[in-house]
Amino acid sequence: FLFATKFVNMAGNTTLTMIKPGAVRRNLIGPILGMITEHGFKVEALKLTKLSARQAAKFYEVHRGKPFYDGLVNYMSSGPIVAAIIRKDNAVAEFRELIGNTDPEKASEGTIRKLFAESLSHNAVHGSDSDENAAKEAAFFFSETERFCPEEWHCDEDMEAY
Ligand code: IDP
Repeated sequence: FLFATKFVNMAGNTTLTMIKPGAVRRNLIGPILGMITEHGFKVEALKLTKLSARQAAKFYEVHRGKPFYDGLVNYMSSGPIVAAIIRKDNAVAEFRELIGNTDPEKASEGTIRKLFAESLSHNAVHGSDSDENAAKEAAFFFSETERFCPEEWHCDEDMEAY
């Protein structure tokens, strides 16, 4: 059992999402959180907040130097966002499947980006791309006392990994 638990936890059970400024402006917080929870994700932490340009630049540091970086930083700091830690087995991969391709024109039918994105740069939501980044991004937005886990969700085993 212990081995099984550890093994399951190797593919992390949490990921970090943001509902981007354009989707918040278009009043899509409810529909997007609804899709997330309908697909079996539990909400472990949640906040409405706004990134400064400096914070957005830090969050997207890996893209520094790319042609879309300045536009991305400007956009992501242009208004309030919703940040959330969400939980499901194999959360990173499962959530990237639910949000669809970065470019909404390439995203599958029924995905969040297909349904709600305006364009490649204004693509409604963020989802972490690895367990390592999920942990980093969760820590960027939330402190330990801002994440909650009812006993029924059995989060304790992987809490140590944070
Ligand atoms: P992801 O969000 O699907 O993981 P990344 O490649 O990590 O995609 O890019 C981060 C964000 O930067 C994307 O969600 C998108 O909003 C924006 N972006 C990525 N590529 C382009 C581009 O070629 N033009 C404009 N914006 C882009």
